[in-house]
Amino acid sequence: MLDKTKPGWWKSAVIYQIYPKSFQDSNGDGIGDLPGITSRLDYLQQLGIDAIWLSPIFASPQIDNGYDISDYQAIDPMFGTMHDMEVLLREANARGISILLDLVLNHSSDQHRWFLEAKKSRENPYHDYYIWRDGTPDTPPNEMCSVFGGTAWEWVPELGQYYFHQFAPQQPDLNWDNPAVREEIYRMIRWWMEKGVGGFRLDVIDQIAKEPDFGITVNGPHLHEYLRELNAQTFGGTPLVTVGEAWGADVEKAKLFSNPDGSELSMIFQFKHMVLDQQPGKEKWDMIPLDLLQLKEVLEHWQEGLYGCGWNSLFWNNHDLPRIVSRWGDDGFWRIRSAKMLATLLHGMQGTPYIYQGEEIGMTNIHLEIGQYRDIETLNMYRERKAKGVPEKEIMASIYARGRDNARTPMQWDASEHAGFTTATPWMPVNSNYPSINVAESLEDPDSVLQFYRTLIRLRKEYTVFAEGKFHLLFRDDPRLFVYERLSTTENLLVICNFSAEPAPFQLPEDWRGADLLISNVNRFPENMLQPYEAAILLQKNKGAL
Ligand code: TEU
Ligand code: CA
Repeated sequence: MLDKTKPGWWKSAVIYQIYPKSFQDSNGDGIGDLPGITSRLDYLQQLGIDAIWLSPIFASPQIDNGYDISDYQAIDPMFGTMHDMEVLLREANARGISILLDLVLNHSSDQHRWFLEAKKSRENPYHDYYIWRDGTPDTPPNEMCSVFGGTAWEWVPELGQYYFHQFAPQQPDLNWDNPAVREEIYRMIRWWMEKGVGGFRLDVIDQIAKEPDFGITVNGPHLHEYLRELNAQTFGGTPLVTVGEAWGADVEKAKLFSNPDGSELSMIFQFKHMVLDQQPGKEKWDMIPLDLLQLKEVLEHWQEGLYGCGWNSLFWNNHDLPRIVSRWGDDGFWRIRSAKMLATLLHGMQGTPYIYQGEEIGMTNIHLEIGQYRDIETLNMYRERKAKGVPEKEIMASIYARGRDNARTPMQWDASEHAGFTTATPWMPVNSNYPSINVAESLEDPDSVLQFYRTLIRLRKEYTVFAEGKFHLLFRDDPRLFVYERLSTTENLLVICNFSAEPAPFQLPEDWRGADLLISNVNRFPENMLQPYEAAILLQKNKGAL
């Protein structure tokens, strides 16, 4: 168990993300809930994780699955009660697992008390909690668009004003320039801290300091000022772990967000490695094949850029991304081996690894009928492209590849009906491959993806070089190999991956002869010709290269 009173403990931690709606139903209504999560804590403890990032469980009309919060200090009845939350906190903490709440501070729900008040009149004390502009019904203040499609301005006839929303109209943006808003937020965070949460994931945190009149949404001029204030007024100086989601961060900005002086957040969660297979400047639906050389370049850039001066999250998956084994691995013949290769590549790097529920058993994407999709982003895109005359087949292909619901199908626990997720009809269809891909089966099989993840997690705890080593890329121009060293003053790692379905010629570097084999997905010391998707990690003890 990690000593969580030690500053920086989260550098050796592994974090597991739970999407509550799809994790475990306990009361037979087809929707995952808090008691369901509590009932699976033993499983997570065996996996070896140190913290859970819990996607939003707060009161919400669920327009965007809880990322539209109507009361930050209440639990949505769908997920249970405040008592259920307290039980989860107590039981998780007892197992050495911290609970990180997912705070959506950029916007609230339009059903939040603040917004209901704000809409009443221009003079209402809450009016200035949101962002308003005068106008006429047919001319929005400017051309700004919502991430989920359409204009970012919603007309309120009673007030003769528009309000600003970067996401759905039911997700009005909060006005962080108003000190009263910031104070309310800090008070709420302190309240949760007293309840024993272990930290926070901060949704789209780089978008809080917007300047809509200048078209600025991310990295607004006051962003880091607000973050330092947030830190000082709440978790600053405590061992809590905080992770900021920031699509707009480059390495230089990431150094501010995750400044080792602790003035902002523990770490950054950025996506530069996850947008390489989309057409530059276009939407995620406009896909191109992944170029491995580019992936190496981007990951190296971040590994080197933050070394000693910032901290990154390591992830392939979350609730917004398709399943990695379907995306960059092979979810057919090589599913197990490629899932292990991707895990090796990620967990060998510097940063805090995140495992998204089901990733540890190699869960895959799903193909549904359009009527079975639930995600607001997917449904809006379908409608928009349909109206533009894009062929149905093309739209569906992009949903199969990129839709967020790929990640949101219920967790596959066992081979019983509905995969052990629920006894009722699940809110989202279970992937039909659950009889062969599930936790129960993975626990039995010593060669499962799950057992491999357990080993990777254990290794990170055992050898400090995983958290501390300096990254050094090898075989830069090889079109199939992704190989790198991690170098420290006491021990070194060599991480070897064949990122392809073909055998790949490989020459073990001279100085790595005779190293120890820590893990391999084909149970052998890698030499000469690597097998399809082969991956391994070698260790040199008492031979620090730094
Ligand atoms: O996501 C941030 C975000 O910008 C996403 O909408 C992203 O562009 C999209 O998912 C890519 O497909 C966060 C949450 O993770 C997401 O679930 C929420 O919908 C969003 O914020 C609004 O709160
Ligand atoms: Ca339920």
